[in-house]
Amino acid sequence: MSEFKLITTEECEAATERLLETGAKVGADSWQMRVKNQTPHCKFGEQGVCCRICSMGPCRITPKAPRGICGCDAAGIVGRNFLRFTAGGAATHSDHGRSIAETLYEARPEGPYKVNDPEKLIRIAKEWGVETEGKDIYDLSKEMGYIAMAEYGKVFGYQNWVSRAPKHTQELWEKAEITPRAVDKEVSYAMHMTHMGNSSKAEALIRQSLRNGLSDGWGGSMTGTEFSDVLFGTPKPVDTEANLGVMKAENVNIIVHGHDPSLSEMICEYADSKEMQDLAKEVGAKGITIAGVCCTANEVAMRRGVPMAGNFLQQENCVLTGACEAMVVDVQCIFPAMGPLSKCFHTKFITTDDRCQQPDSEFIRFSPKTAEENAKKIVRMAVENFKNRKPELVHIPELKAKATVGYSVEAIVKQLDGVTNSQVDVTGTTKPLLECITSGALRGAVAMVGCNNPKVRPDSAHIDLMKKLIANDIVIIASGCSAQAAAKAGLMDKEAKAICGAGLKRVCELADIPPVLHMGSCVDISRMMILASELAKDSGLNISQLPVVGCAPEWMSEKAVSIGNYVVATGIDTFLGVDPYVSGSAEVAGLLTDGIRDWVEAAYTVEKDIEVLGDKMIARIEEKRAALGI
Ligand code: MSK
Repeated sequence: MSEFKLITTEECEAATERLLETGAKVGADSWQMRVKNQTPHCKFGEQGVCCRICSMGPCRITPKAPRGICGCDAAGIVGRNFLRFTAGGAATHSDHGRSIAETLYEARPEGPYKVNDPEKLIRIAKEWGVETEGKDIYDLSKEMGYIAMAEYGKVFGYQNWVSRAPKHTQELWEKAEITPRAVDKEVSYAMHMTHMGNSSKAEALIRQSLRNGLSDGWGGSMTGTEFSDVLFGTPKPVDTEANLGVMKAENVNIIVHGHDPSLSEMICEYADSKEMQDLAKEVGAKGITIAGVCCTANEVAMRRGVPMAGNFLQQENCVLTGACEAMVVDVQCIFPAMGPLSKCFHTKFITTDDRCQQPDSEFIRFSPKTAEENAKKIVRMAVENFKNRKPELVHIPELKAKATVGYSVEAIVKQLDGVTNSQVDVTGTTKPLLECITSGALRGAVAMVGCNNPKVRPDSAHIDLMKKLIANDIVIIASGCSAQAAAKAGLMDKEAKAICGAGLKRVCELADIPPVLHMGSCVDISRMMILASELAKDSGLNISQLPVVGCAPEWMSEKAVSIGNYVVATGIDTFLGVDPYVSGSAEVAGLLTDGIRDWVEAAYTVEKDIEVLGDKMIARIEEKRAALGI
């Protein structure tokens, strides 16, 4: 009998309660308190029927006032809001990708940024029709960095990555007129369409929402993922730990938070240096612990095995331990609360990016050109801050779980090669995975993604759904804060096979994998699109026929809406546990949950009851299996 035991949501909540007691002693604010101040939420906003895109309003749609001052109806207002939500997310994700392309452009043999995966760079260059023969790898990285940046403003045609999609998917996009053009063009187009006096037809707005999402998933995000691999290495399985217990009371603790690995990689590099380790000892610490929060945690965990302190709603907890010398952030998902909260403790809150400037932070502008000196300055600042710690406030919850992370598509293909007894040489394809699915050992796969949201008991939807799915022989591929929820609970421990159905358990044993596979950060959902495409190509099926669905049960950000749109538009049914502010228009809601199926062979399901959401996903997977006769 296995002794494997998950860390429960109750244990995490008890740890949080204890940390909030420390917070209360020093007068700290918390998201838990702010939620109370902000609820109940505005009903007009929740339904998506509030319009403030011109100054004649704000207008709100009610049964008595069915049109805004300009005459726009609920469908137009809800559709425009949905498209603007998407554009915000696509712009944000894709701008992260642009930063990675800039870093690639700056890569040099002497560092600090180097090409770590030259084969991948050459492979992509060939894919993009760039001459590689006899070219120095750093000449090639400069050239590719430049081309990748130029893709964002490409004058004519579609994005380069589109050609990776299966032919059938590309044909669907063409027919639906949603093949993505340059990212910047699609974002501008969305903003233009939604300006006062432009589009108010729901169908047109949703079509552009899908195209804008695709410009992210098959554009900016894919650029972020692929060139991060080139620079920092394509992830392969590595052991790490997750949850707040990875912080160490005797060490200087530096939390890296945000998204762009260009910063966090350098921080890890210099924290490991003898100079900084010696300095840590000089100030009375035993060493330096780097731990991650949000997608930065995913980036450094899957390439370096750096432990993950927590996900989105756990960021304040890191400071509340009283043992955080520095919270170092780059972009996205950083609570503006971090500055005032840090002031209640000795923590240095260090912002580094012009696009994420926050009050009560120390701003150290970070750029690829000055990365070395910036990172050294930040690490030194953190180490020297150790002496300002107030020992009476230090409490680190003893919660941590083992996790094996880093399942890139390349790693999954390699790892599953040994599973089947197939006599066919399947090296380098997804055929072993397909064989597991057709044999019924695996019923299917779920891509679990997305954030935490106080509207859902933190992590509970991710974890409950994962437990239910793996018990039903459905393998999970997770990214973003969903991946960290799994890691924190112990679902990425290989021993978690103990709570799987017999088929998945057998696959985990044979392939030596955990049942929940860590695929990276939120830009890395583009990896899932590549995996789905490869599965379709190797099986001869369309993506929409595969027994695969997507799920974001606790999503909260604009980026998640952009992701949802590109996942659905790629042909994968997507299940949401939080409403995307469209309930105010039956026409828009109907398009998203049904109508778009005519264009892209997939649609959304929104279901707040998590148990029912899980049942619906399993039913959908079984429906797809039945349609295939497997
Ligand atoms: S960090 S977008 S809370 S997944 Fe990528 Fe997590 Fe969502 Fe931010």
